[in-house]
Amino acid sequence: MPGMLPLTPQAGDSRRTAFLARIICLFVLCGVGMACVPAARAEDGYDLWLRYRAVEAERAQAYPPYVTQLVAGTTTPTQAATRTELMRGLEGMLGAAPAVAENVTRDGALVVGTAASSPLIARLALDTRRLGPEGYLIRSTTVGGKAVTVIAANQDIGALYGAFHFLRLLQTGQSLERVDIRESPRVKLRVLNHWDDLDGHVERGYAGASIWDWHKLPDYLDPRYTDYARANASLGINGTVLNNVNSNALSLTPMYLEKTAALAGVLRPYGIRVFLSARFSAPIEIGGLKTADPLDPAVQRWWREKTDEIYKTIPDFGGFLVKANSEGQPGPQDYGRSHADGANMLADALAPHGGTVMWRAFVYSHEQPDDRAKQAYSEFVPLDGKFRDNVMVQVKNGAIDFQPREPFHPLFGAMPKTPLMMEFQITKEYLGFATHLVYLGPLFEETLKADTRRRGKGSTVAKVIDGSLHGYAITGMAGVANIGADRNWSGSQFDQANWYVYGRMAWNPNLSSQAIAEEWARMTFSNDAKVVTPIVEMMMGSREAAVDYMTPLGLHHVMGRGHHYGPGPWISGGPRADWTSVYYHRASADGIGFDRTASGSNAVAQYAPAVAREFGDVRRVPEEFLLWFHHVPWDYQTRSGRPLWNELVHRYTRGVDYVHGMRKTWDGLEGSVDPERHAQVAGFLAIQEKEAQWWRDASIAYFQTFSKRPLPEGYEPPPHPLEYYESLEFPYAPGNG
Ligand code: GCW
Repeated sequence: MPGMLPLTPQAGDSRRTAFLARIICLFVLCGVGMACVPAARAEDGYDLWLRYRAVEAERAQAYPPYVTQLVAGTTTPTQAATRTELMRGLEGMLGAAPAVAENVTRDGALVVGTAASSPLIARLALDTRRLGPEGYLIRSTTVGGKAVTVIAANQDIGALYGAFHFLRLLQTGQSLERVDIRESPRVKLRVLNHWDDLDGHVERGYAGASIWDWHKLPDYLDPRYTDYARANASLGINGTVLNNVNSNALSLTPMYLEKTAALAGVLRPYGIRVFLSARFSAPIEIGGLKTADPLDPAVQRWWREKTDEIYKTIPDFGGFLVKANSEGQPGPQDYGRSHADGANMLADALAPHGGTVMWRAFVYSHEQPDDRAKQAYSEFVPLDGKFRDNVMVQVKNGAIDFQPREPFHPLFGAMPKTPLMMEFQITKEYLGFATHLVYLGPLFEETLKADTRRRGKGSTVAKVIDGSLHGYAITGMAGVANIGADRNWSGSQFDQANWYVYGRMAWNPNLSSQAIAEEWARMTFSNDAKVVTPIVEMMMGSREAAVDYMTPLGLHHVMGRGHHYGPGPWISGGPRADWTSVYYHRASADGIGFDRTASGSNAVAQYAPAVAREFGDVRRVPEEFLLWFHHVPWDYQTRSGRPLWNELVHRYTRGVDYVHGMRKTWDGLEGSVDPERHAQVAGFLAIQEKEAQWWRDASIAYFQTFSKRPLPEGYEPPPHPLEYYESLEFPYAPGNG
């Protein structure tokens, strides 16, 4: 009742009190130089790297002179999002949001916008010409004699990206004095691929159900969609394919397009365009046609009309992603047409609207394969130059399938007239699902730095992807998302780093995975070197450790059948040879490995001559690819001096040891990381340790039946006979199907 004192505290009151307490804490305690430690908050990982927790006392004192006022527009939704993010971040980190002002009236103002949105920025006449539509600059300067920091861009989205960068400076403990940063993305299309089905299942998803609640869309817009957009925009991701490449034609029906349009509305202010995976046979399934032949005029008309309809609902729709004639998906080859015929038909429908086709090169024939690793190259290279300008061919990093380690895909560098985009897998289908701590930065970096030698030395995959090697007009990178409805988004705390590093490398494929790991660790856990250093160290060796305990020396595709969970080197039989493990490792009494040299499948010949010579020569091939390209005897002498069998055992064991080490390191961080996240990581590391051991033991038990050699001295034999490992079954392993 009005006028009466409430008997119990009201929610608003406690928020106000907490806020006041923080302000008092900051200005009183920190003002007299005392430590200001805000009460520890339980954390479940939902905030990702955008936690904006209070910075330590000394830094909190150093920052306010640079962020006393905020001069930023709110006319457009993107401007509003920019301002809200800055207020939220600065308030979180410094205890109080800056004063919002129309003009600079004191030292320390932060001025944000474009020449069009801010007369002040227009007057500063900054040179933004080479920044492009998404770039930005952040610079310390003066306005009317007052010291200010300016975040300027050509378009609103650039200013939003700049704001996230500015916040990152504070989050990672950097100085705001004399800042001079210019950034623009090296790759135009930076997209996530969700393998999410309309029923909420996520193919190869280990983070719960799909975040897209199709049933409640378009009416209910989960606030989580906005947080998804913020997280992606903070990395510069500017597109998202909402549905699985194993697609359902219903996604293209009016009912689902309305739902997609609602999502597009949430993502738009954050610079994210939506794309859809298009099912090639949709004209038959939802269009009532008898064929999906891309050269049939009725089919072409159907796609044109469907595309026009999409653009009526979603004017900035990005385009289609297509998996065709691969693993049972329909495609142009069903009608004797080529991938180019199929892609061009869709490209023609999208072109008037500015849309793009991303046509996947992950294909392999329905017949018994020659060598699966060769098929994409054989099918696509003859089509170079035959695709429309708005088609990109999307190529997985390696020729088989997202293995813990693969040599770079031979298509990179081999299609100079066709923009090739990279497809990385962020979700860890072959790398221990969500429970193994495996930081993928080194995998991405290794691929991007690989030298195709197509135009002499230094023709790196990164230069193919950023377009500089062949002068591609459009460029792109896709990451198969690891995002789901779990509170921590990615299924584990450390898998957030894989989303993060993907986004950062899509923006700039030349960044170092170590620098990104450090940035992420600081934002996600703490700026304290005692926390950052061990975490980065754990992360940086974690991928090599997974290679060691799963697929050392170039072994590949030896996981459990179908679900890919755990070891399955014994897998044989079934519908296709190239869905078995024995096809890939070829272990026998005389040795192990897939001969891909001239005496075998000759897949090496698909690389540039300089690379083919290196990979094809057993003495020169990098040892990590030894068994990928060569079949060698069990007593083959490896570079360590150990015979191959001993080297294999050594590497399997080394991988397990690394995981022991990670557990110890993490235990040492108890008390330095909030208890909830610490406990979850500790629990998952225990699972990883058990499973790494299982991988090692099962693999050794199996390969020993061929090598017929004892374990080298000092190495423990597997505790169970091979039959035990072979008998394990996991019918409900997640992500399958
Ligand atoms: O890695 C394999 C997966 C399939 C996936 C396919 C692809 C979407 O096992 O689940 O299907 O690749 O990339 O198309």
